[in-house]
Amino acid sequence: DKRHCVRCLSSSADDAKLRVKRVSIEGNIAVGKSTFARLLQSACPDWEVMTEPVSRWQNIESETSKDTEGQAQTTVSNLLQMMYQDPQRWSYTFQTYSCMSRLRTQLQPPPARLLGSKGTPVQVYERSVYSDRYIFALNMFELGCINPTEWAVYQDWHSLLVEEFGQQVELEGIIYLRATPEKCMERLVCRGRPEEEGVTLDYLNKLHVQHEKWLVEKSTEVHFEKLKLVRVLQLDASVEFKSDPEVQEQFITKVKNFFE
Ligand code: DGT
Repeated sequence: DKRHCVRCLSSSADDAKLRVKRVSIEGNIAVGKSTFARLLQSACPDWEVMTEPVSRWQNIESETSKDTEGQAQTTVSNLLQMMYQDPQRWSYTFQTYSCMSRLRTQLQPPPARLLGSKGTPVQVYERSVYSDRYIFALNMFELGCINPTEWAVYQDWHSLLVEEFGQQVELEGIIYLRATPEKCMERLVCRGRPEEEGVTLDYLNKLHVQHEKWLVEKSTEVHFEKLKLVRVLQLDASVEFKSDPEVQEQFITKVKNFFE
């Protein structure tokens, strides 16, 4: 049966996976998660820091037809762009794909170098299956871009997966890079990712509120019970940490103290 299958799929490296401390970096669009992730990787070489698969969402290859000789014709789609251009049509599809890539990342067994090291191995992710649901999918539902039926379907399979994978997707802690939506907007404009041209301050404000409800107020409305117990380290990412070695050092010290 299906319950059995999901367990089998995940059983191969179970022991190693269960020993891992899983940490996710959360924060608004363009707050600096990738910069922070790179910083963390170089300061903590014993940890595995895994980046968010944005490029995979921008390049989805699909078979469109066969030519006269029976050769498959393929096309590449940019799902990130499609979602921003027509959110009503593509948000649900986007969330199924982003959640799947996040789940895949969270289920990856730690590399051998981590298992050999002293102490519990640490894996760090940029975002998680939880922000997929409680930040983005929820926001899209509240904006009317995911309809009530799609939202019910999303929540149903999301809960099933989280329950079935259990400890393998549980987080030890969350690093919340917190900044004002205005600061994130500044950084977003500065990096100039073409798909994000239409992103408004209002959209970033809404995502900020979702982060605050989840990670600061720990609102009881919708979130998984267990998730409320996960410890959250807040870092003030409004400061220009990208170019300031002193702030970088403070951040790293805080993270190390938090997870030791
Ligand atoms: P960073 O390193 O803090 O600057 O982070 P970004 O902005 O490079 O990475 P991130 O995760 O905020 O997202 C990359 C783009 O994908 C951004 O335009 C927001 C969008 N995005 C990410 N995850 C989701 C999602 O689950 N749903 C929707 N609708 N959009 C998402």
